[in-house]
Amino acid sequence: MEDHANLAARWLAGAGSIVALTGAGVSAESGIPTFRGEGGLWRTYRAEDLATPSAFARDPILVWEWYRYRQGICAAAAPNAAHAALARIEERAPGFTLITQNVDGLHRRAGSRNLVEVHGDIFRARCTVCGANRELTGAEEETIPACPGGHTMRPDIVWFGETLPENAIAKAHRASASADLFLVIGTSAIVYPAASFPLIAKDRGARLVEVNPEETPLTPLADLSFRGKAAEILPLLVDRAFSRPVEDS
Ligand code: BV8
Repeated sequence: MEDHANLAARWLAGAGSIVALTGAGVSAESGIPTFRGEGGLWRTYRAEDLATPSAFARDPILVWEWYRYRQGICAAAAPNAAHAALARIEERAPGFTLITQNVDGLHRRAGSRNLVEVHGDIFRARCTVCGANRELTGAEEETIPACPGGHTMRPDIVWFGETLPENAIAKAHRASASADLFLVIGTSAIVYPAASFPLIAKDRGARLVEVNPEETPLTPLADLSFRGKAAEILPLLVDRAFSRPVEDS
């Protein structure tokens, strides 16, 4: 572990182009339940049951109640040391791109700016009639937000069976294809096309470093895979990488 941490820190300090892909695990230590771990259930529903266009068409109130419940958890949560470590990489490594599957807004609150939110933002609603967007706090009176034209709005979230925003895919693909170092943090790596970005990087010769308490389908492909929590491992690697004198890297 000691050698691996030093090696990963050296790669971090010396990489020309770094990309990270995060999943729900990076927000676990902020108290936000992961999708597929325990706590991922709401009432008797699984995320996959509700995060679909058909669930929304069938019962928009139920789906909005689920998002309102999650908005409350996300609003009450604070970014943790893993979010802060990723924001620090952006400060120290120009051109760093952070691709996140998370919709909780914690990376932005931690200071990350070169951020690609491939699955949307839980605090934004979108009107399917007029296309209006609306920023939500989660404290609105109404469960289902309406656009200025009075139409029912939907969460601005990418549901299963829906394509990701074109610009998000293009930016994530471009960054992944030119990465020297690709970090995969806190994701089960089973949702596509997000899980394809580390594969694109690896195919182009990037080093792959994974941080996850459990093994994932990416583990066999990783050059280094740390079995641990993001809020413990990431700060350790970033401290070693960016507090060392440059000539050491
Ligand atoms: C699409 C928004 C075109 C909702 C989400 C091949 C190609 C293309 C599509 C597919 C394909 N195969 C299958 C598909 C369909 C589907 C898919 O991938 N299904 C999976 C389940 C097999 N993909 C789609 O539908 C995508 N659309 O491609 O359109 C198309 C359409 C139909 C058919 C073909 C093509 C859209 C996918 C987006 C869905 N929306 N989120 C919302 O949030 O409400 S995805 C959802 O899963 C979340 O965004 C989440 O982020 C994401 C991935 O989950 P994880 O983040 O990894 O979370 P999970 O709980 O699974 O894992 C947490 C991990 O953290 C674990 O590994 C755990 O060990 C670890 N962990 C825990 N604690 C910690 C930790 N790690 C570090 N530190 C800790 N402390």
